[in-house]
Amino acid sequence: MPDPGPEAGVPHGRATTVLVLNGPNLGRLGSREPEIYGSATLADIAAACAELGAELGLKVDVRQTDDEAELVGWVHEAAELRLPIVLNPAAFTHYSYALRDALAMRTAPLVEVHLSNPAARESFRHTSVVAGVADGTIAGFGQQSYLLALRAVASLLSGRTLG
Ligand code: DHK
Repeated sequence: MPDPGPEAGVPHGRATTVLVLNGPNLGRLGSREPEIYGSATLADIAAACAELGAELGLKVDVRQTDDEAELVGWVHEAAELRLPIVLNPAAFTHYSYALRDALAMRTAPLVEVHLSNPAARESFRHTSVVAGVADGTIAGFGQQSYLLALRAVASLLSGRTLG
């Protein structure tokens, strides 16, 4: 793959692409334990992300997979192209060192999101192996978690987050 150059992923004059990546079982949102994950489908979340992305000047590319290797491949793509990531790793959050190591290679912003608040659930959900390589984590706000994460990415890209 050719060198994407220092401005890759953050071009001038056109929208930056943000990958919104979703791990296992999130394709079942809407019917999956709605009392925990809400009634919005992943398509609903994708539409809301696209709408907010347009406001923020971000092009949003929403993907979901149940396959760890595919998710790791998408993170490699983001690392190569220096694309920011909003990531709901789902159950991979709690044990995928392969995903964490892939994420550690990237340089553009990374915001971890969860629909539910894992800290308030079963103890196996209290550990995130991803959190330590993310810029930050947003959890517990249903589909709003994704929208808050997009705002965080926009803020990180503009260099205003810690102001
Ligand atoms: C989604 C999952 O699938 C769980 O495995 C995580 C996360 C929590 C969420 O709240 O979005 O533990």
